[in-house]
Amino acid sequence: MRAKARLLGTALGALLLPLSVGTTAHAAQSAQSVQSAQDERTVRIMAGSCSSGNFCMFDLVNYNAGSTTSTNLWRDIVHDDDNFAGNHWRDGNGNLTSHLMDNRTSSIKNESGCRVYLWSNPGYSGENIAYSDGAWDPDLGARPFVGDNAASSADFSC
Ligand SMILES: [Ca+2]
Ligand SMILES: [Ca+2]
Repeated sequence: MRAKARLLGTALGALLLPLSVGTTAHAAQSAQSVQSAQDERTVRIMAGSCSSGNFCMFDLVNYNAGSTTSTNLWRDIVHDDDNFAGNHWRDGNGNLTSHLMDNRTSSIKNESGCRVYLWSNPGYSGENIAYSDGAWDPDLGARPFVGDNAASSADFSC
């Protein structure tokens, strides 16, 4: 009995750890709830808050602020992309859409951990603008180079 009570105390302490594995139905249900919450959080992060490690592009200025789920078009990349042609935007739920993203980017967040060069033409050519790690740009149209709805490639310098 005593040993069990001590074990229970240890188990309660372990609840602070994420995804602790239990053998009872209740513990399994709790683990499932934790997993659901994490999935939900992942989707929310994907839909515009820009996860660490990503270079995030948005169809509208101000990172799509104010847009509804159906028009919240965005795309994250984590490495060089020499041609955005053929890339599709994701929607507010993180699903790929039929909307193409080349020449459509209007704002960006750089959480990639690298300096990222955004280019106006495919193949890292044309005009470019460099974003250091952590830089957010709410309006590419306000910049002298590349500009609004023009970005076609990006390369990472880490
Ligand atoms: Ca746009
Ligand atoms: Ca272009």
